[in-house]
Amino acid sequence: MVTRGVDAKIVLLGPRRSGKTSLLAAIFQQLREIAEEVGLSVGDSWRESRSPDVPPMLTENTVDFQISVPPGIHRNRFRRPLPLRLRFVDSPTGWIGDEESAIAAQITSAHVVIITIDTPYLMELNGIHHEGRHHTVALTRLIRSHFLIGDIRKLLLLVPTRCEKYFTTDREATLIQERVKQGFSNLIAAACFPQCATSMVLTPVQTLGALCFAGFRQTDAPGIPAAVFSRSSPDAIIAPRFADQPVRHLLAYVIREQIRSGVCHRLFQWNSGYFGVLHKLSEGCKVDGGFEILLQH
Ligand SMILES: Nc1nc2c(ncn2[C@@H]2O[C@H](COP(=O)(O)OP(=O)(O)OP(=O)(O)O)[C@@H](O)[C@H]2O)c(=O)[nH]1
Ligand SMILES: [Mg+2]
Repeated sequence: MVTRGVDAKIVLLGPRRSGKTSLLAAIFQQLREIAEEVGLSVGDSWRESRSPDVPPMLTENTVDFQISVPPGIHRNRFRRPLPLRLRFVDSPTGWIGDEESAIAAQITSAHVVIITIDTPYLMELNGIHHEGRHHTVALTRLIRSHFLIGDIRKLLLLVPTRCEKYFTTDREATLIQERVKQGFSNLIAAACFPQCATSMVLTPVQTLGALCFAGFRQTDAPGIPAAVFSRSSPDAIIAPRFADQPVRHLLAYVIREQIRSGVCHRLFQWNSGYFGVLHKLSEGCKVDGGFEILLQH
């Protein structure tokens, strides 16, 4: 549970060059916008930092929020801002191999894990490169042993990235849903374990929007080929899409936890303002056409 004065820690995990850092940048861009859209006012303390428990090969960005319910949402006598610190830990390398124990330590203390899925590897050539790229057996083991532990409410976001090509028709977007559920079935089954209180959401993001998958290129190194992208049209401009979606789920999770911990009740007398905010956040959440709430606690 995320309680007052305790950070909400968010760890990004995914294959090398699958779009983790780009996603993080897109999330930072959207955080303030979405918070303000749903009626939260946010203080401005954004900073790069490093906690003693984060090893040097991982990067940490901390966002300090001072969330206040604006006037008019509900009456409260104190109107004190709710301090909220979101700590984002980005893993710059793959999670398998050398860095696995460092990553394991990070996700053990995480409230939210975001897994980037390199969509072309799942969708193209009947997914023959999917396992080689995503290592779902090792990933499931890691998440099961270090994240899906205890009965603490957590959030797992599955984020297909670099997926522009598959949003040209509704049918293709829905196919992403099917393929993720097939390709990550072990992970999803692990989170469905009765004692596990982790919510799980599938939410694709296009952080560039204008670059479409063009094909695979064999590299000199043995192993799976590299994905090549090209502009969707010569005059296409960068147009990110759906980056608000992980932010909506993230904020909803944190606020729900604050309500459950009773912090909002004590600080604001009533939770009604926060329920209003939650309602607005969930109204903006996509639930079909590639998006799905797989598990809700
Ligand atoms: N087309 C497309 N390209 C993307 C998207 N997100 C990231 N990329 C590109 O994918 C490449 C890798 O992106 P990064 O954000 O550096 O990926 P990463 O997972 O942080 O990479 P490492 O830290 O090296 O493991 C870059 O060339 C990005 O421009 C996306 O949504 N669509
Ligand atoms: Mg990176």
